[in-house]
Amino acid sequence: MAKTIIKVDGMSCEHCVKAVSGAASGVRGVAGVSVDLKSGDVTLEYDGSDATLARVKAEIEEQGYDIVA
Ligand SMILES: [Cu+2]
Repeated sequence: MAKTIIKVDGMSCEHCVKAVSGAASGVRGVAGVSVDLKSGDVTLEYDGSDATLARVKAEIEEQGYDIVA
């Protein structure tokens, strides 16, 4: 299992946290998501595949947030 932190811009409230964590955790291969609203850090535990990571980023962007890193 790989662990990485994605920086997400545009989250401002608990609703955003739910939207982002819901989008990320719905991707196959994702085992765990935790979102830090203040820092914008989304900590992701996943299967280690680049495709999974790319899918997660795409899903988060689809919710209207920007991936900073
Ligand atoms: Cu919000």
